[in-house]
Amino acid sequence: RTPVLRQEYRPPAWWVDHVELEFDLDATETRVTSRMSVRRNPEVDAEPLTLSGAGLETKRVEIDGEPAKFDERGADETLVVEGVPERAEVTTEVVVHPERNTALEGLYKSGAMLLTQCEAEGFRKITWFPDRPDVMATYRVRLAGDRERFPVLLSNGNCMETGELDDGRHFAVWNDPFPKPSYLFAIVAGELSELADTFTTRSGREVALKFYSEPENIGQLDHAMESLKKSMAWDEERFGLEYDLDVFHVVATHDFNMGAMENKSLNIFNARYVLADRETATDADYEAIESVIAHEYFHNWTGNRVTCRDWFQLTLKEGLTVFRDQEFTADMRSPGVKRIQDVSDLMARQFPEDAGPMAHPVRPERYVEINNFYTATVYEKGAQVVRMYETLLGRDGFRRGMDLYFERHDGQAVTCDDFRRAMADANDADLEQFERWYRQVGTPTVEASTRYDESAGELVLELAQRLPEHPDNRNIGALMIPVKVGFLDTDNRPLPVTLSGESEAGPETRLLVLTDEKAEYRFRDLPADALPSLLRDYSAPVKLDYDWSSRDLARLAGFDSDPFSRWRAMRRLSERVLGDLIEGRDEHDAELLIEAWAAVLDGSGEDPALAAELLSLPSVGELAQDRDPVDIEAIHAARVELLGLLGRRLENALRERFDTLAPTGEWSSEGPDAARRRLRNVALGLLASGGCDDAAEWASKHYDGADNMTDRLAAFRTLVHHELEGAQDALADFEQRFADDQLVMDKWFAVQATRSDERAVDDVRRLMDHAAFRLNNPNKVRSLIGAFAMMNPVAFHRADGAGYKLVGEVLDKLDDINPQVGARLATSFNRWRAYDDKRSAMMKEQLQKLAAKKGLSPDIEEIVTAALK
Ligand code: B3K
Ligand code: ZN
Repeated sequence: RTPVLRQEYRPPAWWVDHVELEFDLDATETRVTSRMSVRRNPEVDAEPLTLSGAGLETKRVEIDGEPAKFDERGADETLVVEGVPERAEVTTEVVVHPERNTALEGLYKSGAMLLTQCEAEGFRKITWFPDRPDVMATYRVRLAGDRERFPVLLSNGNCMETGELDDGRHFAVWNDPFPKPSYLFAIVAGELSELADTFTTRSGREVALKFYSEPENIGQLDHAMESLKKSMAWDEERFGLEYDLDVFHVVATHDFNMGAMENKSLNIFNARYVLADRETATDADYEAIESVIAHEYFHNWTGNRVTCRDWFQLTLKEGLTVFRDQEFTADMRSPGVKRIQDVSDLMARQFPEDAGPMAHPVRPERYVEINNFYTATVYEKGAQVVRMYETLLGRDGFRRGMDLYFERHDGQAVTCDDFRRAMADANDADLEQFERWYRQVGTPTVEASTRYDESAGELVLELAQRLPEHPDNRNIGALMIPVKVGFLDTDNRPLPVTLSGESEAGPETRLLVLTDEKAEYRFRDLPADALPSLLRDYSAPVKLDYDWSSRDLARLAGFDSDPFSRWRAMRRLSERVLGDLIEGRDEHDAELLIEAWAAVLDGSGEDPALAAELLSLPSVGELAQDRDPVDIEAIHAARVELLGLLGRRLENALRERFDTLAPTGEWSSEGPDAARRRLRNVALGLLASGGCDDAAEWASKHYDGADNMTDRLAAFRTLVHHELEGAQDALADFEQRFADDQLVMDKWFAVQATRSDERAVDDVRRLMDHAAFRLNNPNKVRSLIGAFAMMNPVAFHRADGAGYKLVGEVLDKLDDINPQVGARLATSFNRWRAYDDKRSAMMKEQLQKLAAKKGLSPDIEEIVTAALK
């Protein structure tokens, strides 16, 4: 298949100013009539009106009310309408089949409700349209359907009219005054319950907030509602951005390909990012809901009011909106812990992408299936790129850039370059070089070294940058890399960082901006043995190479003022110990690590959430990342050994923590309370790892006595993953207790799918036949198969290939059901070359089988082809 290229962008030959849509709703057959006011774009060469459509049954095409001559080209999914005058009304009528739509893109059925998902190119599965984000139109939508089946009828914008029709049918008319690209269009029809509230914007507009779910979940919407109100207030406060319509809707569905969708004023959410109560949602779920609600809400300005010119610019809205939601969560909760979580997530999910066959810049250069580019690179690395503007320009400078961006581009479809220019112009800054961040592929490395220049009495820091080998990196040159540095004295106190030649003492954290391949920085008034703390706050998305001693890492982990830097030092220390254990070396620094952990536990009263972050080891998957060949068994064994050692050696302290952290007052999903639960559950896990005698008893008691899902799930996981006595009872109890709750059953599946034991393959196979499992439900696929393939390397890479076979079989079926979800799963074979010959051959075989499949979806084909190349 020929890819679409960024460089080949052409403006559209036709604009659509306004569209009137009519839906005659029915689950088996929905009729869609569209009346588009089209206008020739005088700025490009004339060409006939060409519309996109996929899987549509075309009933009629008219120009200004007269039958039109048209040519439907099935192969390239286009409809060419001949003889359209400069301005015209073009009408089409089509029939679509929601019930048959298992790909969950376009108009589909979930439970009893009908709903849409259009981003990126789903609108063409609903009607003929120039389905590209730079064509922005106002929409007026009339929905008609059976009143009993579809009592609630929603679309974007304001409700203008409702009324009764014959035969028990009714209708509603919605009008969205803001021109929008087709990907932000949405409708929802079904029997839904509503939770209503209001928010008054700071200029005094009262906004009706309405959340919808299936009637049985109506009691689980409160947290999401609170989160929305916090988000609305925060965006006013931090960015001066107010909501712009009188109504904002959120609908929860159990059948959704991703987390949520920011359709204008009608956000549609995967139920897992909306529904919560104490018994069914963990603290992590509460936090995730708060952040996804915020993310989608923030899109109203960064994505909807200012949208993307083309899909290569996806990070313009996604990187920026992720950055915004990260800042929001940092403000609502703990900034240090949030930063650690975001960077650790980047390292776990985006680094492998950057090093894999699908590696792409945050602004990709080409794609076959755009849905394959909703990646950790575009989202998370994209957010780091946005964060660098803020690091370079300061918070106020960043805000000035944002203000100018909206002033210039409100109502437009623009590019990453437009954003960068707004940042530069608002600050009189030169950000030409910064553009390279949008073109480079893979994770750059910054090499650092220090020495002491006796004669000058200066400490010298050398930085050098390097891009990974990749054909697309050949003409990039040096990046602009902000590097925050600090130094500690021998008592681990921060030192002022003063450049040579400066008269006044500098700050404790200093921002250096590396713009050349190499640079040297000289600092005065630093002792020769000052301990460098580099890349504080993870000021750039790079790998840092610096040769700290294990002892110095332990010092940084214990005492650096920057929480992220403490976490990364602890990570490095544990990676070093694990590396030695994996290679079977007898000499290692486990003692230092134990001491460092003991110190953290000891001081953990102050910030239990930070302590919980510090007391964690890299996963088997992360440890596998930089190894070639990968020896999964050795990595797993080393990890088990070290966890066992830590658990045993810290047993007393862990027991004590478990006791002292027991709940005191009222349960709350927030801050201090959640942090205590978190550390307490880490302690429980470590006690089980240490094989401590009464771990089983403690875990069972914790399970039975739990009055919230965080504790219950942690205890459950500990019992099952360590195969403690009581695990079988807990499995049965959990299943029976939550049989009616789809989202909780996802957790039940995931815990079993991620048990680091090769027998997990057989469990997964058996669980696929469980009554609660459905291959056509993305949440189920992700919690059982996805969790297994991505988060259980020990079982997935079972020596006999049973794990590969299972995933291969699932992929073969998913390809017919839901290619988008299948393509994600297919990336689990990406690193097939890094394993021993036998495994490597077996993984390759699965990829080849898929590649040879007749009618393979472009989604999976793109992934598989890249992997085999
Ligand atoms: N913009 C959507 C993602 C759409 C994914 C399409 N495959 C959700 C979000 O990023 O907020
Ligand atoms: Zn988004």
